[in-house]
Amino acid sequence: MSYLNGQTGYREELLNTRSIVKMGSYVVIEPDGIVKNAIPGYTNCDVTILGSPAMGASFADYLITVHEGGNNPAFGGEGLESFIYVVEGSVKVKNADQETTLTKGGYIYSPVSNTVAFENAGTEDATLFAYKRRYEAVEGYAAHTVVGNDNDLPWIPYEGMENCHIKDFLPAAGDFGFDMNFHILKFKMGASHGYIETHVQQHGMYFLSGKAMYRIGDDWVPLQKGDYVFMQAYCPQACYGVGKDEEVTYIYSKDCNRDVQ
Ligand code: UGY
Ligand code: MN
Repeated sequence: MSYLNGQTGYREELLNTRSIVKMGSYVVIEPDGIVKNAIPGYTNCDVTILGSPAMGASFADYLITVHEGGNNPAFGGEGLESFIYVVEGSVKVKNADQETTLTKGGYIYSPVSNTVAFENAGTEDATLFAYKRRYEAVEGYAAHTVVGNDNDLPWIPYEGMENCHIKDFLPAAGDFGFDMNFHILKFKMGASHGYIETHVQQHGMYFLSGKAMYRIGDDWVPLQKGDYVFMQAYCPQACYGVGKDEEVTYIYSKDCNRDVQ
């Protein structure tokens, strides 16, 4: 028998977690397992570092709750590119090129060293999925600020499939100013990837809706809205959309347009 918080018996929430850490292969962080960090630059925000170099990622992913009046005057940094996606609520964003308000589904990509100021634009909490990465330049090419909303992006059949679709946030492969892209994938119930992908690129992904059974590495992992997954390079991966209420969608990053070093 244990005595926790003055109660007898085990606390159910300490017996199980869906979070998984397989360093060198993949990491799953479920919402119940996230912790908040105090980080310089943020005012009135709850900040969780989801993906980071500590797990082998070439980037950092954040889940940020921006409370009323909350802000960060300089997300990003010297040598870093950044991307912010609005999961809920609305924020005002400003970088050296653009100033606008992003509502749910809105996003900004800000090129290397061009930091982004954000602040809550309303009275409700805003939830952001945000990303930073050290930019890999190619001589003669440059990236530029991109602002939009995923509601305005077309769903494109993913690799020719009828029941799996993708949205691409940044310019297509072959625009060598960009060394990464963000996408949303959507699987109809029962739909899956056409094969188990195994590729050099890493992913950080945040589940926006629905439920999935996901082949990651050697495992089959149940995933759902609110979960975060980091996949290391060459981690075998394939998704089945499951559940009966909602199609599964997730936003994810993928580096592109560069040779290996
Ligand atoms: O673009 C991709 O590599 C994507 N299909 N991977 C994934 O969804 N795990
Ligand atoms: Mn992939």
